[in-house]
Amino acid sequence: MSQGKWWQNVVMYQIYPRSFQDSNGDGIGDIPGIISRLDYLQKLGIGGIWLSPVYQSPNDDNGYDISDYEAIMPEFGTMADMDELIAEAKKRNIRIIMDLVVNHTSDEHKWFAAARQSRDNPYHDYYVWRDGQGDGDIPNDLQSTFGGSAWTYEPAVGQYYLHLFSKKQPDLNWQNDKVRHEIYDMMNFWINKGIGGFRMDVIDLIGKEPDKMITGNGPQLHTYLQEMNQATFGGKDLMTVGETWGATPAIAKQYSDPARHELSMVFQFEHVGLDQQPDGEKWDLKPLSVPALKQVLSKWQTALGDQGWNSLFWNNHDLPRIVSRWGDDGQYHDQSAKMFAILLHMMKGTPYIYQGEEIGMTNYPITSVDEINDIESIQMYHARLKAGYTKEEILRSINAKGRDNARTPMQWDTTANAGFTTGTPWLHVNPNYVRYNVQANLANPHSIFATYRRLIQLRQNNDLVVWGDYALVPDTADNVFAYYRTYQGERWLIVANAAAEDNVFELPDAVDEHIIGNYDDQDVKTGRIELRPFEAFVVKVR
Ligand code: TEU
Ligand code: CA
Repeated sequence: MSQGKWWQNVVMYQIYPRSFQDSNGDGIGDIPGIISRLDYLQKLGIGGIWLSPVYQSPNDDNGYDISDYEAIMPEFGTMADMDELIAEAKKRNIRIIMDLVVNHTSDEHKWFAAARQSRDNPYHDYYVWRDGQGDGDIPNDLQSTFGGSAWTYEPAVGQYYLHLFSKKQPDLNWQNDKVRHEIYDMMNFWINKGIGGFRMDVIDLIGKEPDKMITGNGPQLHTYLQEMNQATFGGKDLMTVGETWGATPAIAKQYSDPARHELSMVFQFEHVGLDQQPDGEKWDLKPLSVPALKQVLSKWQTALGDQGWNSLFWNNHDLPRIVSRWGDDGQYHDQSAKMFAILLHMMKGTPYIYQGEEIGMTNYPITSVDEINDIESIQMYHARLKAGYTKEEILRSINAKGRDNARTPMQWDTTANAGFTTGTPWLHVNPNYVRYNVQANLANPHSIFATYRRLIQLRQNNDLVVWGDYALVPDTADNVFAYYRTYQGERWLIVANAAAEDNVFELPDAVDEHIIGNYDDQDVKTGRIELRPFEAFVVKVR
């Protein structure tokens, strides 16, 4: 890497520890399992791991409900294992990015156990409490993301506490100085261990003003982040990425303009909402419009300028698999998986790969509510059943968008349970592991893995990929997404046919070099090109 920060030059990889690799046969992925797969990740070429939560937790929301920030969940291993992971990763030039979940804790955290005892307990004000309205009713109509009221009554104190997620995830009171400084101390505990930074869970909620019905982007949000930056990672060579569902480009600049000393970058989710009904929830399905995808991603590519940095992703542990969602997990499985990889990894920003994406893992359709693990899907299932939806309708939504789709165990090889565990896996393994697994990918020079690996190498070896200007090619066929990257007189053209149909693309420039593609027999020349289903390529042009 020649310029910029380390995190501008690398590709990140997200691990959902519960589903990555089990090392002791209890059916649950763990830290020693991750360590045993670091060589694989080094081969892929990544520069950092965003590790979903490994802290002590009763697992109401699979680790996003933390009961001790400075202890490791026993199922995942010990603090010694964690130290070893950080050290072994470092040896391979991989930094560990910890998931910072500080909008809320678990209700089993010692702070909340104390807080709920009495109004004069010193910890009471660590959380957000309100009296009910006169007639014993909830304080107001704030809703939990997982359904139902965001307020739960605590008889011992005669008040309601706020939980924007499940009732086992009480919201911390960020307006309390002591809370903020406890969090900063905890962050420094992890920084001193030599981690590479933090991914900040729903960080846009910490400035909430519940009495004014404000949850995201509250008035004090950026003041708190500037204070946090100064008290913890500011001035250190660490990366931070905020999860910000409500970010527009203007808001993203507030977080990531280097002059403001807040975060390195944020995850924006505008493209993620493109296949839901405008007035509905994510469960209210609508097909993707590729022109809308072009418009949204191009806006983000150009809008941040020097006052921010993009993060690039299709997948994470909350989202369905991209190949099933917007690609084709049947006939054009490999082509569509590679097409989405090329389309994203040639953009400007830091790309994130979610475990299994690099081998084209797919959604796993379920046929009954008993197969669901995820709290969000379970709560929605019962709420919609009550509201009059049919089981079939609800399962269709869950199969399209449910979070378990991303959480099925990593598919390593063709042995039992995909090589994930020798025991009984905590969540069903997708039976297509026999076909889609790491072992098969590594054996095939034309695999999806090989495409990801080559894309990472292209980023490492070409400043153009990291720093080049972005420009959408206008007036292409609706489903063709094409753009230029330009840097110091060099120009690359990226063309992706984002549909299971043929499309024509007129290539105006002289082609100098074919750089990467997803069909073996591509011979790209100037002029009229007949793109096959999901065909994509990158060429250097004049
Ligand atoms: O997600 C934030 C969040 O709002 C999600 O619940 C999201 O709305 C939903 O999954 C969309 O599909 C973060 C974590 O990524 C998620 O896993 C946690 O459940 C949540 O925060 C609470 O910590
Ligand atoms: Ca285990």
